[in-house]
Amino acid sequence: MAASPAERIPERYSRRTVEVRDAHAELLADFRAGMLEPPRSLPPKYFYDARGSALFDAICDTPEYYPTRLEASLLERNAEAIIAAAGASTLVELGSGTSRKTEYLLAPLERAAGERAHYVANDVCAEILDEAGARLVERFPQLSIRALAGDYIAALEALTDDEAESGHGEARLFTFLGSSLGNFEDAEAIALLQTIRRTMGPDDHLLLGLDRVKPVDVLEAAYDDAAGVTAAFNLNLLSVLNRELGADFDERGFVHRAPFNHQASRIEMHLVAQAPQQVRVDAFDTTLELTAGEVIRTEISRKFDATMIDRLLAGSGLLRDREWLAGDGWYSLLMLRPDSEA
Ligand code: AVJ
Repeated sequence: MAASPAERIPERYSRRTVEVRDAHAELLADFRAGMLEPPRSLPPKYFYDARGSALFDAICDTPEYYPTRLEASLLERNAEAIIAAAGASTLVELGSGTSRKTEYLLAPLERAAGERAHYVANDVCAEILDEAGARLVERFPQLSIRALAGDYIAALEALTDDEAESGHGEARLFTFLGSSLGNFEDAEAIALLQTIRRTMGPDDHLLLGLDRVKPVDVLEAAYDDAAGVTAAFNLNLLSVLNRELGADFDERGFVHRAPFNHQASRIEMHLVAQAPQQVRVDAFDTTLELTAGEVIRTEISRKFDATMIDRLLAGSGLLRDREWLAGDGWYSLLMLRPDSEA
């Protein structure tokens, strides 16, 4: 008796949650450390609930947000060379989001590796992983996909601990795209690169996308688009806090600002209180008193120059194999490998 299609075609997409820590406890700790007193700040990972992930996706389609398009065109033009240089059959992506740009790499990966082609996608948002997975199994008939829902560190730990998720001993290409490394101060960024490097085998590579310094008007427009998508993305953080912490932030009391900090070479995303406000936070059984003009810093997005990149690599034990630059040096894709001496 012939097997039914469902029996013949193994499930090519599966997902598991890898969050090792308690995400809620982490939010409590970050809120306690950053929000109870001025100067107030939170790490950007709390932006990405389902609505925040959809808004980020919409940011990438705004005419002002150049990084996605520059990186996509670099990937499109060099995908074949990237996959050949990595000699990999498994692609491991940290912060995969919709995986739209990744399709440029998956096409040559599948051509080269056939049914061995494997994609490990990681994102904090489970919904976006499932959506991307459904699309990719349709588009790539030979590819198998493993989704790891959780933060970067949890995903890297899962890759280390679980043989089944380690790529079956084949060479892997790790990707960390979109200049997401720019969310981290130097020490944290180096620590994250070191963690990636420790997860990599001697034949693995890391493709790192980094946004570069460029004229300030271009930078600031990219983080304050005319349609207000970035503003909505920033303000959405307040509804995440309201939901998760039983707070009562009023979005209408805040405005979005995104100045370029020249000294630190980074865009800073701010929510600025328009008037004095009292914000109740049940999870802390407290009321925050914000003054008019007070800033909550919600994200940093660093813009790298050659010196900053050299410092990152030197500290992380990664060597540069190749670099692809977009346009006027506005964006770089770096192909890195572990330094066996480091
Ligand atoms: C996803 C962190 C790379 O910093 O450019 C876009 C996030 N924030 N617009 C960035 C973001 C506001 C983005 N990263």
